[in-house]
Amino acid sequence: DEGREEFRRGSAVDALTRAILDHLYFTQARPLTLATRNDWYMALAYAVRDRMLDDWLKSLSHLRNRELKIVSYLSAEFLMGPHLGNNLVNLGIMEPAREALAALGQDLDELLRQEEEPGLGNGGLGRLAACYLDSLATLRVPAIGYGIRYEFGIFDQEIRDGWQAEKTDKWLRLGNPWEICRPEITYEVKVGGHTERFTDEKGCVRVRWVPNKVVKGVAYDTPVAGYRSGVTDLLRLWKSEAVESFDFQAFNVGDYYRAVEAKIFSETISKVLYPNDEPEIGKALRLGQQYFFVSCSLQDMVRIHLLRENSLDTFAASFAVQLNDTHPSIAVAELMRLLVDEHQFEWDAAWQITRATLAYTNHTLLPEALEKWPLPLFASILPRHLEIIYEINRRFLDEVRLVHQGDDQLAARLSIIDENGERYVRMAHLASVGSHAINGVAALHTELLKQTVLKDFYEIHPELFRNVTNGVTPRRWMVLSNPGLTRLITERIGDGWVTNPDELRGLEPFVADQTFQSAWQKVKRENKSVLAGVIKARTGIVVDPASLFDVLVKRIHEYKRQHLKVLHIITLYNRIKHDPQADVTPRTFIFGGKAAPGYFMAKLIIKLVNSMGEVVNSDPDVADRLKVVFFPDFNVTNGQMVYPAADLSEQISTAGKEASGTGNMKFSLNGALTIGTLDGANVEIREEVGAENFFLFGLTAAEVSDLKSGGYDPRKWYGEKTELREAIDQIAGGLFSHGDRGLFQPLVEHLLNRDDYLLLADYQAYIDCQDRVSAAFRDRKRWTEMSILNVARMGKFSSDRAIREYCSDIWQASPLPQD
Ligand code: DL6
Repeated sequence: DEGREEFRRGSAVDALTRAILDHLYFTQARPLTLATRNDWYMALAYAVRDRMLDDWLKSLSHLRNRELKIVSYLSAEFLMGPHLGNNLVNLGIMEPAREALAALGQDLDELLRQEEEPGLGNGGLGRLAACYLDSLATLRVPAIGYGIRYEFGIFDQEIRDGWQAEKTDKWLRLGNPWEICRPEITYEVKVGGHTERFTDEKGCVRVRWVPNKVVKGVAYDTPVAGYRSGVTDLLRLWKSEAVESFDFQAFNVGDYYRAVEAKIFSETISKVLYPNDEPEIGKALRLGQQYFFVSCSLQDMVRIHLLRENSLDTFAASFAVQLNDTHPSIAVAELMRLLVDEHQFEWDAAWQITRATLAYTNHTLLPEALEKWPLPLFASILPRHLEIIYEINRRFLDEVRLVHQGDDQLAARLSIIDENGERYVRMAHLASVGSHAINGVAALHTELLKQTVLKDFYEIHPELFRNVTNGVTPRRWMVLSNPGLTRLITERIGDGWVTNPDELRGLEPFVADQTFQSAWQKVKRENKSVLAGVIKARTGIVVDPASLFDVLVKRIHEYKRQHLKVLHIITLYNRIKHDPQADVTPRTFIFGGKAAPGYFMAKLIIKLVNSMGEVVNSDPDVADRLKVVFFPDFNVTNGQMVYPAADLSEQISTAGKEASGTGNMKFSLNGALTIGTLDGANVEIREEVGAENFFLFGLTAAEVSDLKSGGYDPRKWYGEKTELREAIDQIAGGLFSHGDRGLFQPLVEHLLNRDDYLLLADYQAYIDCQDRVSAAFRDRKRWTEMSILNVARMGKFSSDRAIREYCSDIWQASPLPQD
């Protein structure tokens, strides 16, 4: 028996070897001779998952401990990235697993590549949620991440003839060894229909919601191991299914087609992740998704709470619920509904519990990204919630009017219902009214939130607002993705920095140490060679690892200004064309990122990058000094290769538009220097690493807003700047489109006539700053010192720091005591 225990749980090489073979045979049902790479991957994954179970089951049992507050992170997206590598790191069994596989004739790296990543998020917001789960488990805080188990995650991107083509992401095709389906944890969720009043047995008037559809949410659980912390938290994702009883009813009356339709509708809810940056208006299914996962999650929390206590009065002591942007903000009305309609609470008591439980994080100031639902659509899906929202709003606005008598405008601006023209439910207002804390995700962002989008809320309730600057986990974004640098750093300062990255400061004494510098350069060079190999394999483009790797990877959006980077490349190209001997620092420009399928301009920018790249890459005058690469399908897996190989991190959004950014942190942590505007967390990164180790350019957020209010005319800049004019004229004139003047016309027109994101105003400052970058890169010693200092000073941007702040300032949650 002991032997059996050991091979299920042990982390020695022979225990792992036996466990893998066992799963190959008994779980995968494969003899060695027929095992495919996927069989080996699955067998390894199950063996690793087994090693998470003791901690996981212990953590699940803590859910019943009424002394412990559980953090419940509600998010429509969790961009977890591949699990295998991360779990090997966090469990500390990477090397024994490698050896065990080698003994079996298998290569761990190949099996790591076999995992299809769960792309259940669009970008920053979903990836942040994943970093936060890693930190919660590492810090031993009991937590559940609640979301949706999309059957299709973010689409896979291919580049065809320079254009983005989308392919559905069938991530579950080969099975998912990390999740455990819990068919016994299911909840019913109502949709549509109408409400009725009735008098209960105590004589109170109550409301009954009579839906026209009911769907069922089934829990799928994934363990999230902390980094050697002994705690494994839970990611619980909901899959929608048909409710059997509903089918039966329809079948019984002989309405076969209605039954089938109901089934299809039910299963559609968790079918596909919506890409962001697309107008949401009219997307009823999206509202259905939000309500579906929020309702399942809150019902689950109620169930868990009632295992601890016999009354819901103390619900807020059991759960701190964080709303990751407005996507789950229907939680405000749903928790009220559960308390008032289902558990017979008085309104005031229910409201007190709701606000004490919920807190809201805002992740964007872009007006077009602020969620609002047309009233008729909202009423048709959530009739009872609309009534509850009206009541919340009525009481809230009465309070406002009492304190600010006579200011009707104020009440109209604060109202949860937008009454200017077509009527909408404003989800950011619902989240703000229903929460006890509201936070932005970087200092500048929080300030702008207070001055713009939530100005009126801030004025009436300043005490609700706080800032929690984002962070990223050093486990995935350094230990796993950059083993070379991890080893080098650990040799010098030990491995305490993995959980306490302020210890990276210990690298500062080695900044000028020549041996250390050479070793540092060697690691970067190796990472660049690896990426060069992948680039060659995926795009056919040969790049030189000795050149400056200048990287811009993130979602494609006009505010992120990938096309400003294009103008820079064309400018360098023209300098070479005008003088083939021009002294241009050799650079490899790497772009990556997905455009929302319905976002025409973003897709045109991808086409422009590729078309311009073709011309530059094949021009003999350039003689390989400039290379442009569009790295297809940028995702977590690819990010893990890209960040460690970058020399220069491009963070060039229009100031005031990027809420925080987290890619900026991953780059710096991996030793890239940043060229950036004073936007989002760039501001704080620069403060930490020192102004002399950061390439700053461009207008500030205040200057952007002044320039715009003074009547910005991009043609003035176009007229004055020769290099800029030449670049734009070339795009317009068809140099990059085989003479076709129409292809990029929409982009050019927008730049010359509107230029909402001020590319033209920032162009010269950007070019001048890039010239400074080129000069700096030639001084290898100085560049390396700056790179080391960037890493040494990145401690603040660990997601552990961010989670500690959430715990103390918002959640009042504490870690589990050590066993
Ligand atoms: O907070 C995470 C991340 C920020 O780092 C980015 O700056 C921000 O653009 C992103 N926001 C979204 C907006 N989605 N919505 N709503 O993804 O959040």
